[in-house]
Parts: sequence; structure tokens; C-alpha cells
Amino acid sequence: MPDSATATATANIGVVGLAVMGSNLARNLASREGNTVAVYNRSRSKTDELVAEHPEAGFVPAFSYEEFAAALQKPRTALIMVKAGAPTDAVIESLMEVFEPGDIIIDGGNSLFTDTIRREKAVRERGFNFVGMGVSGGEEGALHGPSLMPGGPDEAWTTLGPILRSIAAVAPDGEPCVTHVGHDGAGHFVKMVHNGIEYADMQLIAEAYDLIRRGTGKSPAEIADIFAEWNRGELESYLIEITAEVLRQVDAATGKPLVDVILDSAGAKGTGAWTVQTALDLGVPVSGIAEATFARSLSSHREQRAVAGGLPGPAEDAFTVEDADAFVEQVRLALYASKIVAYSQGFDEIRAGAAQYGWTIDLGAISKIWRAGCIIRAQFLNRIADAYAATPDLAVLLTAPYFVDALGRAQDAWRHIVGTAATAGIPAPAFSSSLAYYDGLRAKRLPAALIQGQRDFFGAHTYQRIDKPGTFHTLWSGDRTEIEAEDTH
Ligand code: NBP
Repeated sequence: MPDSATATATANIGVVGLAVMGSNLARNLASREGNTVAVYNRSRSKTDELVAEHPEAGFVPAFSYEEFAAALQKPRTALIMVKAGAPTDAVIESLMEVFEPGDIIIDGGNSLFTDTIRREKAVRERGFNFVGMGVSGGEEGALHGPSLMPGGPDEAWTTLGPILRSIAAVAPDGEPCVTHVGHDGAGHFVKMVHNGIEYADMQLIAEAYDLIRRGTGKSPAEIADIFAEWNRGELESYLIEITAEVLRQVDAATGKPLVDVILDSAGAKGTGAWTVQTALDLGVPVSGIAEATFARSLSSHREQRAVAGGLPGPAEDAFTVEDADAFVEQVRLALYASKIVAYSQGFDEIRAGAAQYGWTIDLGAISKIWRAGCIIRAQFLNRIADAYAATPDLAVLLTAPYFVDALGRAQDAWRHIVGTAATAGIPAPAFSSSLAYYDGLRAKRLPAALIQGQRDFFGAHTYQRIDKPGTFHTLWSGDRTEIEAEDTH
């Protein structure tokens, strides 16, 4: 198409970055009534390919930032879908050179929320609107309906809301999976935690599979049937559904279950680590997400694993359960309880992030926009939405009556499974850390008192007492045998 074809402003939205996510979102946008979509990619070939393969989309191709700006009606709206980090900064800078104050720049990449806070401030100071938006659902979601988590200013949301609602996934009750999450980096923060929860969910499912396989000797195809069955109950979710499909897959080359020929080293793109690093900074225990992230790291240390392979412990094949059906049900209950803990921890992190960064985030609305389109979509999210609808300022998600009931039902099985895994030498870090968190949370008294004593001993860090106000320090050294406390106030 000649460059002059883009000289008139015919598009109401544009997409920069036409790799898998950008091209699919552009197609999704173009399929909605009333949208004309301008498209631009740094290297021309992707633009040419997209336009040639999808004439039905009526794309307006641009081959420079100037042409892209000229193709867009004012105020211009551009969605950036490029690699997070420096490429995103470069595109924002290029757009600001050709855009005018009042135009809207959206970053739909997986940007770190602190980058989004920085960019929003810098872009706003130059008169533009900037929206950092989490996009979940992978390439299929981008094409057919993702879960969208936009941050940014209220004015931008007023303009963008109808467009985003039109392309988002639709939950079973008909609600589009998008909400204005909060200002500046709130959208990317929530997307980050979504990914962290996704790590935990996947690890828990993997542990459940491992326990069943090693305990019952069932084949991957038989375990696929179990997951398919679970997907008809309270665990119903996209991740359980695809787990059944992955386990059922046979390798064409060897005829073996595909899961048995895939190298057991899990990769990661970093959002799990961001979730954990941020949680550490905020002082929020997201142990399920952390264990899931570390489990991927451990799996990748193949050299260390080879060296450590002979360490003492139960033999790999020594574990067999007597009643396979009962064991499978116990694993299911343990999985559900651990999953409740992981989500509760994730929502805690969102609440703490909102408090730290001054965002107003409706936790119930977040659970609702994750019900379709995204990777952690699940029936279970309706229960979370119900919990926040009943008690918007719920301090701990897992104390909502529905979850208390589920955790009560799972108690014996959960403890039995964690104990069995330890006895059999089967690593179940997410199952066991979830249970330890749960017991820590409900404990009347924690050994943290002893830690305070140790801290005061070696560092004079002081402590507080249960029986009177004030801050105290004990004179530990010398020949004193009795404990002396001094009110340091
Ligand atoms: P990639 O993350 O692989 O990025 C490739 C795109 O970035 C290409 O269009 C490339 O242009 C462009 N680009 C790069 Br690299 N450097 C650039 C620069 N300096 N200036 C302009 N463009 C530049 O694409 P993706 O997998 O489609 O993901 C896009 C974004 O969406 C990422 O931030 C990703 O993290 C996020 N995301 C991905 C998924 C997923 O499932 N893949 C899900 C949710 C969010 P070129 O063609 O000229 O090299």
C-alpha cells in the first residue's frame, strides 16, 4: 500500500508492535463495530504480513511514526505492544515526538509497575495521558477476548472504557473482564500479582500430579481423566482443564506420554520473581507464590540436581498408597485448600500495594475481571467476588465463611498429604508452605517472641511486652542471672 494512503486520519485507535500479542489485539479491535485500526511495527515486514493476511480487518498501515500519528483521529489513542523495558521507553519517546498534548498512550506490555509509575509521571508532565495496562490471556485471549487491567488517569479511562469493554473477555454473567484498576502503575501491579498467583496455581497442580503419579502408579492419561473430573467441580479452571490436555498428549516421535519426554526444568519470564520481590518490600508473606517461583529455579539447576541425586532419603519408587481413590480425593482437597491460601496471599499483596502507592483498588472487581480471558480464570473467582461483596474490607480473604468451610473440610486431608509427601520424600513445597502459613496465621502464639529475645540479646533491638505498654531492653550480659527490663521511653 502506498505511504500516502495513511495521510488522512481515519483510525480511532492504533497499535504499535505487531508481534503475536499486538497483531492479535489489533485484529480483535478491528473486528468490533465502529473501530478502524492503524498499525505500525518497527520492522516493516510484520505490518505487511498482517495487512496482507487480514484484509477483512481494514487496517490502516503506517510505516513511520509520522504516518501513524497522521492516520489517527484526535485525540489520538495508541496501544503499545512491544517488549517490556527499553523498547517500551523508545516507543513512548517516538510517539511523544509526533503526538500532541491530550493524546493517549497505552502500554499493554508486561511492564514492571514501578516503570509505569515513572513513565506516567514523565508522560503526564509533557501533557499526554499515559495508561499502563495489564493484558492477560496469551495470544488466544488477545484475539478473542483478554482480561484487561488498565491503570492511568480517570480522563483516559472515560475515553478508553467503551473500547476496552468491547474487546475484553466476557464473564459467564455477561460482564466484560475489564475495570479501571487504579491510577498510574495500579494496572501493571495487579497484572504482576495475577502472574504470581498463576505461578502458585501451576506449581500446586504439578505437585498434585506428582503425588498421584508416585503414590498410585497411574499413567499420565489416567491422571488426565482425574483432572478432567476435577474440572467439573469446585476446582474448575482453565489451568486444570489444560493440565488434563497436557497429560493426555502422546509424543509422536516416541509414543510415550509427552510429559515424560519434556525436560523437567521450568522456565520463567520474571513476573513471578517481581511479585515475590515486591511482596518482600511490602512485608507481605506470599509464601505460595515464592515457593512456586523457587521450585522453578530449583528445577533449572540441573548440575546441582545431578550432584545431589545420591543424597540420603526415601527411595523414589518406595511409596505406594493402599486406597488410590481415597488418596486422589485427599490430594484434591489439599490442592483446593492450598489454592485458597495462594489467592488469599495474592490479594493481600494487592491490598498492601494499594496502601503503599495510594491506589484505590476494588478487590472484588479484580476477582471479577479474572473470571474469563486470563490464565487463572476459574469458577473459584466467583467465591472471591462474593466474599468481597459481603465484606469489602475483609482483612484476610481466607476468613470469608465460604473459605472457612472449605478449609475445614480439607483439614485432615491437607495435613495427611503434606505429612505423606514429607515421609515419602516427595517435594511438595507449595502444599506444605501453604499449610504452614495457614497454621502460622491461626496460631494463638508464635515463636516470634523468642526471635525478639534473640534480637534484643545480640543487637539491643528492644521488644514489647504482653502485660504493659512501652519498649523494653534487657541487660543480658555480665553475671546477672535475672532478666532486667528497662522502659526505654
Ligand atoms: P515481544 O515481547 O516478543 O516483542 C516483540 C515486538 O517488540 C516486535 O513488534 C518488535 O519489533 C518490538 N520491538 C522491540 Br523487541 N524493540 C523495539 C523498539 N526498540 N522499538 C519498537 N519496537 C520494538 O512480543 P509479544 O510476545 O507480542 O509481547 C508484546 C508485549 O505483551 C510484551 O511486553 C509481553 O511481555 C506482553 N505480553 C505477552 C503475552 C504473551 O503471551 N506473549 C501475554 C501478555 C502480555 P520488530 O518486529 O521490529 O522486532
